[in-house]
Amino acid sequence: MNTVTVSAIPEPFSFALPSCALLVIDMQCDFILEGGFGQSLGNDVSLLRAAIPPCQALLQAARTAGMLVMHTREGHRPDMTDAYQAKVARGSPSVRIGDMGPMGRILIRGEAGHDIIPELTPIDGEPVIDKPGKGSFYATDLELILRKRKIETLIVCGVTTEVCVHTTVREANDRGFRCLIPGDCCASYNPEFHAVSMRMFAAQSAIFGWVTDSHQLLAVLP
Ligand code: TIU
Repeated sequence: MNTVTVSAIPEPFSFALPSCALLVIDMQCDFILEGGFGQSLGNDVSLLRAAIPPCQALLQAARTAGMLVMHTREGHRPDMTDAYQAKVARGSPSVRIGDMGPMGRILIRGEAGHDIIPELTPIDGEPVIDKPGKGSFYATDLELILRKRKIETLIVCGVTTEVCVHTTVREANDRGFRCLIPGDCCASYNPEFHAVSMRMFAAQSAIFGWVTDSHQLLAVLP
């Protein structure tokens, strides 16, 4: 009961809705809009916008289906006590983590750039995980929340595909969660990396997870 099967690569993927959560990774102004962290690293941030409409549709469908929905945000404390120098030292010396930009201090919690984009704003009851790293399990209470809700399957989407989405899926995989990745709900500053990431997820009998798209998911969610 409550089990659905979705078309996926490398094979159809079945999951029970009560034990499935949607995890939306780092759909933040800092990565998607101009003047944030993504641009400070030299990226064309407009490439990430393609993931917004599919994420909106999937988010709405997950809410309607009564699934647990969670969001993550990458960022650091204002005093940057949780920001390793090895991370801060990346990118242009004039715009680094903690420096002032048009959306406030770059990648700092509480600043406008750290917010999730308005199109995907969390609603009451949807946990938001603030993480200092790329992986959503590192130095967070994500696993605790998932275990308490008896979640076994994660639908993982967001940005960027080969960085925070991939790292999170790998972490989840090692913790025994099955991951389903809707490719059109993920995006990268590098389309080639996005494409290869999808192949890496599903290779070797879904070694990290199963790949689908939002249309396939919308067709099976109640
Ligand atoms: N730079 C890049 O592609 N990504 C990040 O720094 N963080 C996330 O992926 N969220």
